[in-house]
Amino acid sequence: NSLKLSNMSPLNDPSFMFGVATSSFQIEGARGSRQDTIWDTFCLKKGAIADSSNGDTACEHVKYWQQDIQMIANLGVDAYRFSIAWGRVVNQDGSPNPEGLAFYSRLLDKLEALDIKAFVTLYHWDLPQHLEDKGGWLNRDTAFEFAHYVDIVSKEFAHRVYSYATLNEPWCSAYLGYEVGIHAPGLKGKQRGKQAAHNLLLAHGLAMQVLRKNSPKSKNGIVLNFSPSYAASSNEQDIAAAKLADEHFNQWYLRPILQGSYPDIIHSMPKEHRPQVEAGDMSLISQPIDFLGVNYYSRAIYQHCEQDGFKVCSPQSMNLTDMGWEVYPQGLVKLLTDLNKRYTLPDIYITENGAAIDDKLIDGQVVDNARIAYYKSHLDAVEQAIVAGVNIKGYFAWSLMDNFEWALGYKKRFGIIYVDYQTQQRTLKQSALAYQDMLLSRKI
Ligand code: PNW
Repeated sequence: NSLKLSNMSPLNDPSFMFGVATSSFQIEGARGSRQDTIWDTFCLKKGAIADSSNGDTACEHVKYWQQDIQMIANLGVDAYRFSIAWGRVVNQDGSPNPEGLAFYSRLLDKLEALDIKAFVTLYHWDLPQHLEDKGGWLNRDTAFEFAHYVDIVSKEFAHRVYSYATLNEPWCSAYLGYEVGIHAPGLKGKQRGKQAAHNLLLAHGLAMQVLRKNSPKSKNGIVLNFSPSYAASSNEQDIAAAKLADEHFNQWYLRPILQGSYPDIIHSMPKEHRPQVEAGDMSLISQPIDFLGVNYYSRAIYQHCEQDGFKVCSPQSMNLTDMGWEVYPQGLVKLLTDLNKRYTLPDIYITENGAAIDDKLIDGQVVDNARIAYYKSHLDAVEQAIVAGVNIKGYFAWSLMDNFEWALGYKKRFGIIYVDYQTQQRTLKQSALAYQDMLLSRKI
């Protein structure tokens, strides 16, 4: 049950970065000292959150941040990926909020003092509610509001941040939030999904311009989630279904950014489902990025279906995480090598990877062998992709600690550190100890 790398592993390269990741809404709590967000509102909706919980207190990271950062340092990581809460650093009238900025400034100071690189995500889904009241991501103006917020942050922090990611997983925001409605703000509709996606991509492009100006030496880019598509059978129709799903979910975000155009399927989509695109949008969206963050958890299997052309099938293996997601490390190798064939890729970071397990704290220990096995097999997959020629520069475990898992509340635990929400006590799981062991032995 060790995560130790072999002597030959390319992950021993001292320039390869290991880290842990979190996001603001999922850990911070302290709702009173920020603007309300779409997730605060969504949590009030009956049935929206599996355990009827919310993010009001979460891991109380705003209170316990010093010990949390110390814990991160003790793990021996090179980098910490976290997100800034838009509504903590900007007021409703658009003015900066000095207390909010000061919180992240102290965090950045402490990271610097401990020699940990800061990977900041500027938007991890916590849109201020007052912007949703004006249409949220369905309204183009939100993209300009985002650029204004990014201007405030990047002027304030500039190069104290090693890397800025504009957005985390715009597919989740657009598709889960505005198309099928299982995430905030809980809206439905095919055109809505594609319009939200377009405005998010526009927000990314505008923010890239701001970052280039205010913080040109940071590594600036975006984080996307990918589920490589597999066909349920070798039947031609299923193969076509998998390809179609891949264009909708994966290429829909990457191709505009790297090549300035939507996948060809846009031309065969009913007109009323297509996003409104204005002149100049695609060139804004396709400005060069310094890195692409890849979040990977599992693959998706598709089958032909008359209505939409494809439908998701249940996993083929019995090896599932607590999310019901298939453990499928080969999918990460296929994903990365396929992308590398298809595009000229910038530096790649695996910005999230991990497993939910129904952990139990017994006698002060959490024996999460399945999580260690998950990490082991996925680190092997990263090695294989590097050997196959993909330029991967780092790897972040999702997550540093158990936290608010969105529509599934606190029941799903992704942390390598266990959180007892009654006492806010943190306990290193066996997986954290294995990660620490690997990181320390790698430094010798
Ligand atoms: C990501 N899906 O979300 C997020 O970036 C994290 O905040 C989250 O905690 C983590 O993965 C685990 O879920 C996803 O339905 C949510 O395919 C849903 C999906 C993918 C990623």
